[in-house]
Amino acid sequence: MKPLVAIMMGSDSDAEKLKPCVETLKQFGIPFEARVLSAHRTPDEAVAYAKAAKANGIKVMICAAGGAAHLAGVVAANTELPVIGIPVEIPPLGGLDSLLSTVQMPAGTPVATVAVGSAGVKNSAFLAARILALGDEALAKKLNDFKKENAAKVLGKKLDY
Ligand code: RP5
Repeated sequence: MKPLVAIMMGSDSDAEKLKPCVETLKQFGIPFEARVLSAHRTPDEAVAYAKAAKANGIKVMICAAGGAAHLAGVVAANTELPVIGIPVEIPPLGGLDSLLSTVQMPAGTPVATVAVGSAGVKNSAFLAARILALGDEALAKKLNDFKKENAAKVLGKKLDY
């Protein structure tokens, strides 16, 4: 199946931390491709990839970077597709730097920034899934079923006080 989601990461050192995103996309059967492309180290290639994504059938772009994290913003400036930004948690500032540099975009060039940490990484895939589900009833049903299962799990918790 042709990829619908493009995952870009600034470095292969981000790859391990992005596993919750990849696993969630797989869980919902969403085809994706992943590339290491950096706004700073490979700016021309990152822009070329962003510019070509829509014509290549990609519907949503997920961009992960840490530190001075400009990847999602640069991609958003070079595509009409929805862009989800993952601020990667890295030392020495723990991802606050990544968060601020990903989230504080100027008006008209949106980046839907998820939280720092593994819940945020997972939510990048859930958000991509919700966007795709707007035009895919089978996926919408899968997401709904997941939501119900999650709710049932929470309601089934017993507190041992
Ligand atoms: C960012 O710098 C990357 O996204 C990564 O989170 C961080 C560190 O990269 P490496 O020095 O480990 O390649 O661009």
